[in-house]
Amino acid sequence: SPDVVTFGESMGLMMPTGAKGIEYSAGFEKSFAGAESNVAIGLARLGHKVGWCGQLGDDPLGRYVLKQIRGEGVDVSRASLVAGAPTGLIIREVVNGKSSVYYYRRFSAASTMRPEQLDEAYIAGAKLLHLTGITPALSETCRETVKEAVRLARKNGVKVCFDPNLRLKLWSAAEARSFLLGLAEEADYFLPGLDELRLLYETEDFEAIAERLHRLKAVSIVKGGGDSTYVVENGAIAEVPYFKAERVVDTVGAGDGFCAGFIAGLLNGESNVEAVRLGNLIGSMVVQAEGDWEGLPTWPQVRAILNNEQHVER
Ligand code: KDG
Repeated sequence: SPDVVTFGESMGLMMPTGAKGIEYSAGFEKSFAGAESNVAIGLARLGHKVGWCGQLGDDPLGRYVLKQIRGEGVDVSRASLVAGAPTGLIIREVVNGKSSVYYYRRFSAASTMRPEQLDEAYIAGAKLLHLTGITPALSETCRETVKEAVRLARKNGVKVCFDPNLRLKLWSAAEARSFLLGLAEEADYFLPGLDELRLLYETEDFEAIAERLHRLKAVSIVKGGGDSTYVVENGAIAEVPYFKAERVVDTVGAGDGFCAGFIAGLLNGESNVEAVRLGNLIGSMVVQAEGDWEGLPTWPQVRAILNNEQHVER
């Protein structure tokens, strides 16, 4: 088994070319998206063994997405193309500087995922299971699958890492709250954004939020709180400063890059704070490139930054 196992929905991604948006653009650029496959790609590029077990439609888009993920060196031996339901699609546009996302994923192949499809031995052989709060928003059977994956991980001593990735286009805040807070109780690593915590705990008050986090058994890693990431563990809060991005091109995928860096740090035997530092670095690299996963660095690229190496071309 790989060291990290993850699953969720990956989709075809379409973006209108030019600045006219979906309604008036003459063409689209094709790519793919999916929070969990972004994390998997990030880990693979950093040299770790990682498996993504998603479900795609047995259609051209599904075959394309699967080949891309496989091509990044992610183990897709437990992923499948299923008949009877299409690959999900996401369309993203930026018009007058305002970006919007449109989902075409209801009844998608991923939404038909079921608990029986999980491979216990595959999960049991991993060190860490990474989940996001997007998967349980997809369908009732996806919610059951996520719960079962957590149960299998816990039963087999596999650590559970959980990024809530709240998507209010997929479910209501109330529904999300009840499921995601339950999952946070089960996790070993809880990686929310501060804005997500405000919605989940229904308070703007940082002290009240911290109080809730202190009660979890998980180490909580809180992103997006100004210019550092907070590490909440053993009743204390440490602040790990961000790396400064030279220019921010596209912030989508930064959270997934952060997760990949953090998990890579853990696998490398680093402390939580050191792992968060690596997460911060990868996040800052992702925002400097167009696309969700394109800017994820390889280990030599990371090392070059950490060692302040000059790039010489000859
Ligand atoms: O984190 C980036 C994701 O939002 C993107 O890849 C698409 O998985 C996605 C989603 O459901 O929004």
